Amino acid sequence: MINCTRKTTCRICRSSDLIKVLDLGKTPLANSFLQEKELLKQSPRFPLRLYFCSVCSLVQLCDVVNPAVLFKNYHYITSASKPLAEHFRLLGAEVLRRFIKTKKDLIIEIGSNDGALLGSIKKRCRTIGVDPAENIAKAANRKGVKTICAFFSGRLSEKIVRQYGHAKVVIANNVVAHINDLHELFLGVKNLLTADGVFIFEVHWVGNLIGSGGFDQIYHEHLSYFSLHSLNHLAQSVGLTMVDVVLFPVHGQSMRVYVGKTKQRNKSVAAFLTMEKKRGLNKIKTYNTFSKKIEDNKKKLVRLLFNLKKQKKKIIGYGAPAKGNTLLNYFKIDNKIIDFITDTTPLKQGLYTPGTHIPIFAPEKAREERPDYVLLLSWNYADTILKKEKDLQKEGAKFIIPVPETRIV
Ligand code: DWN
Repeated sequence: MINCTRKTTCRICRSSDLIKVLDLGKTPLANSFLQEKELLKQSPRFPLRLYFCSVCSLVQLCDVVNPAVLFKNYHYITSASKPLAEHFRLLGAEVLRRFIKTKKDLIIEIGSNDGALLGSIKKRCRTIGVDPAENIAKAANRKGVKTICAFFSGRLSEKIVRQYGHAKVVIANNVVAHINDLHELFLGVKNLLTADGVFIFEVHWVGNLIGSGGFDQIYHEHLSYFSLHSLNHLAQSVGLTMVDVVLFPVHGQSMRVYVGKTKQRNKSVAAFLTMEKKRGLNKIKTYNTFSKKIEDNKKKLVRLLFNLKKQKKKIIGYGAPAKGNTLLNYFKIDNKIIDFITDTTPLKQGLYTPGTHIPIFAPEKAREERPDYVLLLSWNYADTILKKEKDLQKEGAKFIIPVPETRIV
């Protein structure tokens, strides 16, 4: 099986005018957590290099890892992060309120994961999930959320329309960035939608990646790092209209984008496009300062951790997010510095981080071991976690928040 191919043209506009803006070196796959027996063999590593398209401004990876390697057996479960599950429950409620008229109306979610969103609305309309992860699709079906275990494609779009009809709403949260053939995705969604249907999707916003120095969101699953400008280019290329956009403080900052066959656009779209222009997101120079910010933060965090280790301090990690593995591997922070990591995802407990071999335990372990410092790898949930772990702090543990800038709270 070919595990990694190289694209030489932009995945939205097909221009070959791509400029490299960041090179994180050969890196293990961010969600390829290891069992103990796998520690002896080297994790496969693939180039992790970010490019900017001079024509449509899409920031993207050109080294494309085989999706079957990335997603067929997946460790990420939406419901393991309560704030995220709540965020998607609220989206489900909004969709019902604004777009669903009868129980016969169909909602399709691409990348439906464990059915966290569809499960919250399936009594009020017809729902179908699509997800390639065999382990997770099985669990969603067991929960009564009808899930087709497959990668979304034009052919699957045709099959779904033949079998279930057209959808009033198609949803795809934290999925569009993972898909290599964006034209097939958008054309397949267009085929699924009724004439008044809407495609609602959430993607991490490249303005936050650049603004916050949150480089750890860069890993092989995330092929694209979108601006609204680049998404608008894509929608127009398949005859769809960018209808609305809202920014949420999720995964740093994510855009929720509404796309449809209608011609009406909310004024939010023009305002957002103007803001992006003002931020220089369509200019290569904006991205060149990005790597400097990362190197400065790397020096600050590594120096802090090495000094704490020299003082024999006990340091653990909190949360084993995919992004955490980009940071740990690029900053070369391994099991000699971090004693263990805790995570609420049962699938990850008992496993080890790829490349750095740090063991992962359930959250209780943190309370048993009474650490001096806690490196918050799931920094995007800092508010929730700091509230939840007040006792740990009362016992003297200090939290290190590594992104956007290393700081101790
Ligand atoms: O696109 C993707 C993003 C959106 O989600 C996927 N490629 C994979 C995944 O990335 P991630 O793993 O960086 O996502 P999260 O949601 O930032 O991961 C948080 C991790 O932290 C989870 O493993 C759960 C864990 N966690 C925890 O241990 N205690 C989370 C919370 C809120 C907690 O209190």
